[in-house]
Amino acid sequence: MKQGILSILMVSLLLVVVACGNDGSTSTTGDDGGSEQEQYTIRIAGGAVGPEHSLTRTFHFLKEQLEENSDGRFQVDLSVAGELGEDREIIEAMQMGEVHLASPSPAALGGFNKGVAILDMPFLFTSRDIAYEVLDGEPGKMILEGLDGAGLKGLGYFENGFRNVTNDTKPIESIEDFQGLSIRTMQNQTHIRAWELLGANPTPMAFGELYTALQQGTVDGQENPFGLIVANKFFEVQDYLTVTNHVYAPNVIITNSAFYEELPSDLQQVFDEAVSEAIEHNRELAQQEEIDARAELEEQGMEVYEFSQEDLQQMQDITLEVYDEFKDDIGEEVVDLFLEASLE
Ligand code: TK8
Repeated sequence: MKQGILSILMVSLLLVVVACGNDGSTSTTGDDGGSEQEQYTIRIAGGAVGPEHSLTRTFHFLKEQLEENSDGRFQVDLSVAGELGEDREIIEAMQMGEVHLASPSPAALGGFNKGVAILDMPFLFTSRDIAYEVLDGEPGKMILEGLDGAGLKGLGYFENGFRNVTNDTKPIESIEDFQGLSIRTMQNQTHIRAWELLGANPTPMAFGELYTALQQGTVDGQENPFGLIVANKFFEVQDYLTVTNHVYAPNVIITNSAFYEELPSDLQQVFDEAVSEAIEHNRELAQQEEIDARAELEEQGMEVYEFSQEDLQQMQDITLEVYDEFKDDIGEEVVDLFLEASLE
């Protein structure tokens, strides 16, 4: 008799453990009727950007929103500053259901949806307002939907910012000064080609390896927004900064489709609202960060050069070729839609 009761208890315990699986939930009744007591663990991977960067601060804000607005039914486990590895590793962990929220650079998502490459093409967005309008509009939504096939759900865009060039070899005051410089790029074919066209030696490399590569002189320079140059302390190993704003870099906010679909609808609403609030908050942080970070880089002793309008136009004209060369790869419809929308 006693043995019988024990085995029934063992079996029901086993069922509980199995049901918990990788969806982050901690109790079993799946339907909305009994869901108010359910708790869901959301594992957020904040990427390899520094702890003070606007993206990291945004994820702390998002954690608070999710936990507070769900009355504790969402429990957020936030890992930042590269604790869960690089963008690509984070995406793979998400596909396996081990990570539930992240915002990698488009470069890392190119392998999952070819259209994503349009997002950080050279001089696509010449102002934030245009970037926000296009990314929050049909073109941006189309790219997010394109991630469905990879078990990922695109939620929106955070801001990395406008990319600028640093190096430790010489002042870059005009296009000619790019000649022969080895510039680290993201692992992104369009960026590699753009720097080749500008006469530099592009060296694709994971972000986490960049500081050491700059320190050891493996590469002469790199290009990132002011905020990242400060947050990841590149000013310690780079002397010259040239303001080009040659790419507006968004970060793509993603979740695991299965995790999201299994959330009760009221928690899906809390989740969506928290992400929308975080996008607004992030843009405020990123805009202020750009101003503060540029001042910080001058205070840290970097020599700052501004490209003239002529040089910027020349840089834009030279890199325009990348649009033709990658049109078929990215998708003609995608390229045309984004170019039309960004010129309106
Ligand atoms: C951070 C990177 C970074 C990007 C780069 O993980 O690689 O230069 O700008 O934001 O995604």
